[in-house]
Amino acid sequence: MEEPNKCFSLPVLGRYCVTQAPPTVYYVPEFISEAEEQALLKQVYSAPKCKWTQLSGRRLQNWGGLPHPKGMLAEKLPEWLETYTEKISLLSAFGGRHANHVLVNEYKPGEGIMPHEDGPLYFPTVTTISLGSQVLLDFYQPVCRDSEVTTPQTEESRYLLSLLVEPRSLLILQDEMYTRYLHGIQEMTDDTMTECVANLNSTKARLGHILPRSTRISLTIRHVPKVVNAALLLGRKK
Ligand SMILES: O=C(O)CCC(=O)C(=O)O
Repeated sequence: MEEPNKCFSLPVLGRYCVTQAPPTVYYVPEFISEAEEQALLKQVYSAPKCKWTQLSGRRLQNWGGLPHPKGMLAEKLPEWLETYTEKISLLSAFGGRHANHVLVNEYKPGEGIMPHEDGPLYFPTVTTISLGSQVLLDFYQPVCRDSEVTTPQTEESRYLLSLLVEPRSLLILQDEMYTRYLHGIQEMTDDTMTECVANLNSTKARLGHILPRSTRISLTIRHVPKVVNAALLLGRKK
C-alpha cells in the first residue's frame, strides 16, 4: 500500500520534502545566494568578541534572548538576521508564528555537537541555514527506558539516518524528526556519502563521495513561545 503523503504541513515546500526520512524534513538547496552567504558571514564575524560563547566542540552566538521555562526576556533581533527569520516565518514554518530566536554555531573541521533534543522551550520546529561548509547531521533513536531491554544501547545501535546539509541550504525539521529523534554532528574532518544519507538525491554529492569539512556556520532559527515583558519583570505598570 502506498504511504499517505506525510509532507502536508508546508504546502509551499512540498517538493523539498525528504520522503526517505520519518516526518518531517524539508531540505531546500541554495535557499540563499552566494552574495547573501558572504554578507551573513561578514555580519557573524563582525559581532563583538563578547557575543561568542566557547563550548567544547563549537562556539556560539545567542540572539533574541535566553530561552527559559519562566519565559524568555526577548531582545530585538538585528536586521541582518530578521531578514531571514521573516522569510522563513512567511513559509509558515512556525504555524503562523514569527521566529524570535537565533543560535549561530561555528564548527571548525573536527568539531561537532553531541546527539541531543532541542526540547520543549521552543515551538517544535527547527530551521537551519548553513554557511561556509557542508556537514552530515546524524539522527538517533532515543534511549529506550524499558527495563526489559538488556542489550547495550550504543550511539551506533541507535543510529537512524543522516542528512547532508550544504552551504546556503535551508533545513526544516518538524514532527517526529523534532520531537522523537535526537540529532548531532560527529567530530570528524570529512563525511562519507552512504545510502544512509536520506536527502543525497537532492544534493550535489553522490554515493561514495568523501567530502572534507571546512569551517561551517549554522544559523539555527526558532520560535520561543513563552516570552516575558521586560516592563512587567521590572515591576512597571504597562
Ligand atoms: O549546527 C547545526 O546544524 C545543529 C545545531 C544544533 O543542533 C543546535 O544548535 O541545537
